[in-house]
Amino acid sequence: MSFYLLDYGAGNVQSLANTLTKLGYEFKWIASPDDFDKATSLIFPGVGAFGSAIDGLNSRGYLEPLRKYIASGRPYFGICIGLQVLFQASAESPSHTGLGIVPSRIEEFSSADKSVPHMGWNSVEFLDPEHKANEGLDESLHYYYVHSYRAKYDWTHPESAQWVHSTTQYGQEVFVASVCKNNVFATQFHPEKSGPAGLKLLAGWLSQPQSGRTSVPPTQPIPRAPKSKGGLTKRIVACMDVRSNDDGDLVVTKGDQYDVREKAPSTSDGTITGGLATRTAGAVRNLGKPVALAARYFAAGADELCLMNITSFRHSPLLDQPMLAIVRAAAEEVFVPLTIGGGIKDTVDPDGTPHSALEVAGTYFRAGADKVSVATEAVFAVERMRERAKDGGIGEGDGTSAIETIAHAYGRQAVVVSIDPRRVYVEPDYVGPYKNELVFGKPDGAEKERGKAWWYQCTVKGGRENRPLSVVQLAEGVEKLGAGEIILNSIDRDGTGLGFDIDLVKLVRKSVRIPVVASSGAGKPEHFVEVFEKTGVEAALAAGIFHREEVRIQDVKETLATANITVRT
Ligand code: 1PR
Repeated sequence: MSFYLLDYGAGNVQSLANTLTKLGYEFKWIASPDDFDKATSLIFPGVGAFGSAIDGLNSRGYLEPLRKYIASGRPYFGICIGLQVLFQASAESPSHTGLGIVPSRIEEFSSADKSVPHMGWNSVEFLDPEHKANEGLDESLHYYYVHSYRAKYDWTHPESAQWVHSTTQYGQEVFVASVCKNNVFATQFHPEKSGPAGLKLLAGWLSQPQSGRTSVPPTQPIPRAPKSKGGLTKRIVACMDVRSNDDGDLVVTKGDQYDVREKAPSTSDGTITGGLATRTAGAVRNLGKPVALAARYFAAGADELCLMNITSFRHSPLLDQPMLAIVRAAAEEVFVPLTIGGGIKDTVDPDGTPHSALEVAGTYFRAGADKVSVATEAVFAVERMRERAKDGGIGEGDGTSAIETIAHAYGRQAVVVSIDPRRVYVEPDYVGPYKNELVFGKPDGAEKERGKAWWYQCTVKGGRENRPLSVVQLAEGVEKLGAGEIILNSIDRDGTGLGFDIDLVKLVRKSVRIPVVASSGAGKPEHFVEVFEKTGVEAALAAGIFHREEVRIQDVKETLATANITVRT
């Protein structure tokens, strides 16, 4: 049997390759149009944008061979864009034509009642329980979706409805989660990032003999109206800050308000005892090995993982082979989305060789990242955009920023912006550029801040430098440039265990339509309930409490479930 994967050159397909290796399958990549004739089974793990997928297929001469392959009756498994290219066209790129195998169009999600992209773990519902096929799709499990465009489920059009195998609901929209007819099976979600549920589905499809994969569609249209609430779960993200310790080993570290060095000694010889190990004051705090921790969090049920290369602003990540080796090794152990951040910007090697931010991101994607996270460079890009506007407004992108170039090539869902804001306290009668963003809350810091108001200032280089930009200006700017998600840290709350900065999270959540991940300050499971109930964010991230094993991911999810907040269990 010759089992092939199709990569049109634009997206991160390493996750799927890692998944198949994990499942024990050997495969080849389609490397020329002739390979379609050799394939007896084909998976198309399309990520990115509809237009770039069609362009990528066209430029390699793959579009017609793909059409012929599918028409030949040999098994096809399409993932995400690999599902969407089966349709006639997509609103994402009206000038491109799809394969037209499913007689319907892909449209954009409405953002009137929800954030877009639809990003996270959602359920599936079979259309016709008699029409399940044998792939191992399971209504009791959750799968990972990340997309802004979808095929609406329309039972009034029997020619397209007969393709629909299962549906999902986001907000009040019911859309196609999987299609299945004859030799074609395709999912809008990513099984390769869907943890054990996705592994089970892929193993189920791969293990079937060719004849067992055929499926007969229902003959009658089956109506499906939206329920009061969709099935998208709140995500729990575990974040690992990685840097070299004083011996030159890459370790997971953790700061208190971004200071990752051990505090003053508690013994006369300068060592600190207790906690995970005996430690030395002033040394970089070492909380474990990145790959081992990543594997532990995957096994513990983390919905996503982040690896932040926190000192990469000092040198180009392209020269940091040990860090890239860690990303590769982590991606082989983890089958949920993996975000990699740090140093994503245009750089020049010591020998004068220039590298674009897109190249740096591409290196992370090829190493196994599903999303990349941009911090420092995002602040500078928004500053440049606002300068160009000259009227104090938000301005327009010029197509050259890291966010724009990466989003164009890999899709906006692959670009996260990590924000490192710090509170700036001012008198309550402050008059100045950030007046409309002032928070009149209860300061939790020093005595001198009592009675004051504050705004949130952006920083770069891990909080080392303040910039003349507010968190709201940055959030609005990066959304306009094409970021797909925001990780919202707080330097004030980082490592304190005081809980998320609810004022900050509310402010950013209401400023943008893209998903927001609240970060910094989690000290107990109830803090996650608080941030989801009070702000409506899509995800919450923690580091210290998980690294020190003070709170388990399972504890967080059980507490959320008890509070009636939907989680993936
Ligand atoms: O600026 O594009 O090179 O990206 C650098 C990245 O490294 C940024 O995402 C920045 O947030 C991160 N970073 C830089 N320095 C530090 C540091 O700690 N000294 N880490 C740092 C930021 C914050 C979170 C942390 C949460 C939750 N750490 O990553 O995980 O605050 O912590 P908690 O639950 O323990 O409170 P670029």
